[in-house]
Amino acid sequence: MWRELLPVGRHQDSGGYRRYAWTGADADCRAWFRAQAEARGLTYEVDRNGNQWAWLGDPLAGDAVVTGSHLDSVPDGGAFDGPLGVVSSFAALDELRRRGAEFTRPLAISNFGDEEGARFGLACVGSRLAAGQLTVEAAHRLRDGDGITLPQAMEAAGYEPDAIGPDPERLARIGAFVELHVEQGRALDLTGDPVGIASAIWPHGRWRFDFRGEANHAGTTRLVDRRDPMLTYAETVLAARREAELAGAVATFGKISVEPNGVNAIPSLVRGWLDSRAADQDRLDAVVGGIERAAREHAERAGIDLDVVRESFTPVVEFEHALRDELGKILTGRGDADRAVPVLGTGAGHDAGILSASVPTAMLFVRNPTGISHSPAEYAAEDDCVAGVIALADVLEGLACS
Ligand code: HGY
Ligand code: MN
Ligand code: MN
Ligand code: MN
Repeated sequence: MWRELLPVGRHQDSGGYRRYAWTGADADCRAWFRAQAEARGLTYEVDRNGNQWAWLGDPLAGDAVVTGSHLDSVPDGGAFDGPLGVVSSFAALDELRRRGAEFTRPLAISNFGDEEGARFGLACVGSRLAAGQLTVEAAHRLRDGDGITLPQAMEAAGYEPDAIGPDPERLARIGAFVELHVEQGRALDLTGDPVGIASAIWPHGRWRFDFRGEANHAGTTRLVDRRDPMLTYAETVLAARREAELAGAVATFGKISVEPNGVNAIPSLVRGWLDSRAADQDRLDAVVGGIERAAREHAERAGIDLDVVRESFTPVVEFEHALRDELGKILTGRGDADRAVPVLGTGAGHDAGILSASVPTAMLFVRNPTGISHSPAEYAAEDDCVAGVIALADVLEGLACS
């Protein structure tokens, strides 16, 4: 199963994945999901927002246990972020069937669309739409770097963009959602555990900084006569690092666009996208506030115009303690070690974070010894992936079987 998915959307030069929402690679991932569902005799469906579901039992019965994740990636992403959760869900079901488990609740495996937001700039579009955290109007306004809107992209992929919208009835039929995900950090590597349980997702957001100066000739314009927004952008990037260190947070300018984007032209406009995250809201406010203040001071001094737009924001997610503790009880004391499974926070956003506002939600993490993610270097050892599948099977058995 894993080997069939590995080549899908992989870039032959970088070795990274380019599985962007509503592209050919996304369609290939979706076809893979459907084949896995049908090969297991599961009831396959796609919801109004393009999220995929594979059901064991009656999808309308209610109180279902759902597990899954996403299959899309960031530009040149790794093989595990998202797919490990979906592959492990199918493998955990296979394991439960091997055990002869008797299901007393419906079970579903899900693939949520456009979790990374790599194409349209907003993360978790599929789960946000389903949870009513993204309006249809806002979704229809999403546009990719080529100016293609989300509705156009969905239509080109054969999906009905006018059908998208909140799906409360579907979410009301879910009693628990458990997402298994490769850890995007090294906490489990440091504790020596193959599997951990999530406690919380840090508050995080994306801000766009527009620095406007004056386009001019790179060769003939004297330095004193320039209004070069690239300089103010550069000073802001350095300020972001300082503010993050001061606040004990993280801040990244990972994406930039330049107009007119010519080697021999001083830019008229430099757009920089900031991703910032912190363990609590006060620290996040402090770091982003500090970065914006520094940017405005630099812009003022250089005669550059600055606009700052918050493009997306996800408040802190504390996973529901009852479900989290139930997972802890199920997983502690299995096999030889009777040590408690570690509970850890994360700075990474997930569909589980979005759904937690509507459904009791929990997450399992699988050790990533490099701690690297959103990169082809992302890694999880086979033994740990198997440990993740067994842990997920144990959790699903504990939640959905007699
Ligand atoms: O950005 C994130 O944390 C997630 O991977 N979408
Ligand atoms: Mn990711
Ligand atoms: Mn992910
Ligand atoms: Mn994520």
